[in-house]
Amino acid sequence: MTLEETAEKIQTMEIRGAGRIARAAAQALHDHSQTIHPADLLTYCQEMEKAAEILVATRPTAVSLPNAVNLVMKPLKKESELQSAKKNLEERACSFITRSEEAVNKIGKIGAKHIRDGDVVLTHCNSEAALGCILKAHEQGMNIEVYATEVRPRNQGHITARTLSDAGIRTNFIVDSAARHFMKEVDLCITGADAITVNGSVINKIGTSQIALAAHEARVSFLVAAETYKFAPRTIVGERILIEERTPDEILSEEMRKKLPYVTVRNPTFDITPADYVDYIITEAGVFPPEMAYTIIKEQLHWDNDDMSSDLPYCEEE
Ligand code: RUB
Repeated sequence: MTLEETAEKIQTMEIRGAGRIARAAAQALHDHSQTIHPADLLTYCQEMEKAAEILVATRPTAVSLPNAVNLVMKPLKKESELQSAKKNLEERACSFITRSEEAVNKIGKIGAKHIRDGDVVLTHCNSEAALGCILKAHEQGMNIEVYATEVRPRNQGHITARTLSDAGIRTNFIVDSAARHFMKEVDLCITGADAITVNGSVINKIGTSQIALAAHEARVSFLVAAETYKFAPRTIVGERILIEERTPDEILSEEMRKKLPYVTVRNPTFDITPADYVDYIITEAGVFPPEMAYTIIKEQLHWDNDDMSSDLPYCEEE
């Protein structure tokens, strides 16, 4: 697959979910590096930089995407020779993909410990990290039942319901607005995250914050399963997470909209759940309260103040 094809698939959501997007971007950088034949190091850096920009521009909210690109690209600045620069970049891309897959696995194991035999778990959207916890608990022989939301407008809940059903887990498939109605039957909510800010707020699929609010009201635990690269380093220096707003076509056709001249369709893809409504964040490095987001950024992502400046350029002319 070419870099442009990967970018297109991320943009159209054929590749979706923060972890998958990050791995697809790392793979695309790896493959692009193997495909191009630049004459010198500077040309290589410039071409890779263009590729990085294309990937990062595809979806604005999931911070896993720029974090992955940054991990692969940033050390390029220190390179002095073309062949080793290429080799090192390709190795970093592969190692990110491996570490990402291992992280999702670890989260499943850690998260399963928070699920008890007989629990009813509610999940929203389609998060491989959140589902990993549920599937692991089931694999360990726990008798669990799940409430899975539909996830309007893109119906990611259908994928979740399919995965749960394939695993043989009893699942109740509900419309998003039924979450509060059923909360009294739920023991635990688990979702994923697209980004986690320095104050522990969790950005995830639209509707997550309403579910967290309903869980808070009903005194039901609300857990977030997220790899450490979902934490957003630059929120430390005041950068805000941009909430993607997608085309109104996902909600109402153009034909319908033409008949409703006073109606504007709004389609935010994600929302922000305040740290107050989150009990724990389950990462591959352990379980943390959301208040520890700063520490995770500093210690797990190893971001220091020098890294807080803009990513670009990854290469500089002598
Ligand atoms: C996906 C979504 C998921 C997170 C975490 O949104 O909100 O909950 O990305 O997923 P979209 P994962 O479908 O718009 O990409 O745990 O798989 O990274």
